[in-house]
Amino acid sequence: MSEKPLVGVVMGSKSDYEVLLAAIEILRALEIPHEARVLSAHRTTDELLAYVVGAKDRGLKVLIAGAGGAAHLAGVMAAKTLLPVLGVPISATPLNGLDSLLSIVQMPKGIPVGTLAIGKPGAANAALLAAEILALNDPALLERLTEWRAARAREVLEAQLPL
Ligand code: RP5
Repeated sequence: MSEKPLVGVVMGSKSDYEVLLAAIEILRALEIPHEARVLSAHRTTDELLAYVVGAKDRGLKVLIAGAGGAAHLAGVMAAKTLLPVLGVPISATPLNGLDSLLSIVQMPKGIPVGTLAIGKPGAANAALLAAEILALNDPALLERLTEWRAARAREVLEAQLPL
């Protein structure tokens, strides 16, 4: 994207990319300038903090954080910014994402993380929620979002069942 990114998609590992791609595809479809980074809360802590602290000044408005396992990525990011942080739990361990879901959703009072569903549906919804937040001040985006949702309704109504 050549325009200044409005949404930052951060994942704890390259192995999370397949899931976060569901968010990136929605951002692309809605023509929302975005960027994607691999930054780990425990393996690249300093770099993650530098990214989050600089996010607002670089024009980012919403951050999406996807991680598996102990999944402290979204909470650590939220601790260092007042930008909204949307957390996507990822299935990466034998606990199938329940570990990440509970970790992300159970942020202690005072530092909120908006928590989505486990995996690709949550990643897609994180992007849609980011779009809804941005659309509060962007009528053209609101129109694209309205059309996107109408298209999903048409898909349901026009669904053909095998006879
Ligand atoms: C988390 O551990 C990442 O977000 C990923 O979901 C999981 C496994 O990471 P890798 O071992 O694949 O790098 O930090």
